[in-house]
Amino acid sequence: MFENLSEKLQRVFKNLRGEGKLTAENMESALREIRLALLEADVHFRVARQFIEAVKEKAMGAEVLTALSPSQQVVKIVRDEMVKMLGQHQAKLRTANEPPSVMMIVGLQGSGKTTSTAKLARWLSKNGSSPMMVSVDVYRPAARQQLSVLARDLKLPVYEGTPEQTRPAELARSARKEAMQTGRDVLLVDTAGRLHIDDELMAELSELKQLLNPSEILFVADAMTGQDAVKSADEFHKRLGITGVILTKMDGDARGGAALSIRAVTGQPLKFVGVGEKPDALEPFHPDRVAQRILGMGDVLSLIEKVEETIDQKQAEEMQRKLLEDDFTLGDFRDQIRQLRKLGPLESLLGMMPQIGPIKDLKNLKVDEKEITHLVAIIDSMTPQERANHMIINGARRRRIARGSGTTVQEVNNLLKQYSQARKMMKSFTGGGGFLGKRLGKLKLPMGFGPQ
Ligand SMILES: Nc1nc2c(ncn2[C@@H]2O[C@H](COP(=O)(O)OP(=O)(O)OP(=O)(O)O)[C@@H](O)[C@H]2O)c(=O)[nH]1
Ligand SMILES: [Mg+2]
Repeated sequence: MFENLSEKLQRVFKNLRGEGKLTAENMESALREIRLALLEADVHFRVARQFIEAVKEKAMGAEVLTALSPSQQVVKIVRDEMVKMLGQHQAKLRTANEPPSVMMIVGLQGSGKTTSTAKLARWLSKNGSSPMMVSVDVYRPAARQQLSVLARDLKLPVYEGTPEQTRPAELARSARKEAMQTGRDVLLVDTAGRLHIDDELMAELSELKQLLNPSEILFVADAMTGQDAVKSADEFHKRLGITGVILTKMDGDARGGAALSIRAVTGQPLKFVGVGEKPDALEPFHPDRVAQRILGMGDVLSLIEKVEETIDQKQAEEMQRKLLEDDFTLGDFRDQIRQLRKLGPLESLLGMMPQIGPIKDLKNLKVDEKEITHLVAIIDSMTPQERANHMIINGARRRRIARGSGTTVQEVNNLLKQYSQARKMMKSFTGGGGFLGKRLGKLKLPMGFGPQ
């Protein structure tokens, strides 16, 4: 799912990371690449255009967080827009005031209606409901039987009716009566499909809708048909009024265009996705998780949330001012190291780092917490004058500091080198925000994290 798009977007972000500062030019080219990636993923062209416009507006309007690097800011904006495009919140199933809630499952032939009916019944029963199913597909002799077999395997009730019941409305009506009498709270109605949308099918579905007053009309679409799925969902919605979409065969769809556009085009939410043929291969659709998966930045989004929660914005601005005025002392360096630790165990932070995230054997990366304790101890052993001006720390002072902190002269030398590197590196970013985020990324090696 979404592999290609995910790969392309990650490349865009990686390039941006190399840029340091966001400029009109590198932003423009990043946006162009994002748009191309969306189109290649078969996202509806109008949806792609709207998406890019929204990202552009936000990035230029720059409600920027100084604690995030420019590329992380772009990731955040793209993430937010993607979640919006996918529907913002997870869309829950609607139920009727009085049980049973009727849910009609509609769609074109072979899209996965019957399979999805069984999957949904299973999902509902695992989530505290007691569903009953009925097939009103009276055209294909094996259709009703197909649902009965699935229901039997799942040990869930299905209304089979009698062979004489050959009208969909008739079948549905008795099924609802049975569901009511047996205390079922949901009735899932599996309907017949046609190769194409035709008046006869629509008339039949409208009749059922009128009769059953369903709380949900779920349109089942095959994700592998891409924009055709979107188009038929749109047409069903215009003619019948659907309340949500189940997108099947996502397991075979590497592009994801239908999933990405269906909400924006039809205005109706994607409620579930089918990810396999088995009855348990159905997942509620979570816009935020999916966006996260697509952006696949290790877990840089969680990092962003953590930074937002933990870092005092004022303090970050103060640091930035110091950098601008070349006033970033060893004491500030120590504060930064402490703040880094406040973000949580460094190993989990490392896992969120985009540079490291994709490396598979993350377990081999070890974070030397002890070394960090040493760094802090070394700086603590300096005099205030030394902390304010590292230039005065000569050989004799280095030996004293090493003794005082229980470390070695070499460790003191290393720390001073890291501090100089950090200063140099950070100075190159002071034009834009992004000071802590960059440091999180860059400091990892000098601070002794590395493949062991
Ligand atoms: N891989 C995969 N296959 C699926 C999924 N959902 C359904 N299928 C397969 O798609 C085929 C058609 O599924 P059905 O549920 O019979 O489709 P339908 O819409 O009821 O078909 P008609 O009743 O003929 O209109 C079956 O072989 C299913 O196993 C899915 O999420 N992933
Ligand atoms: Mg069927």
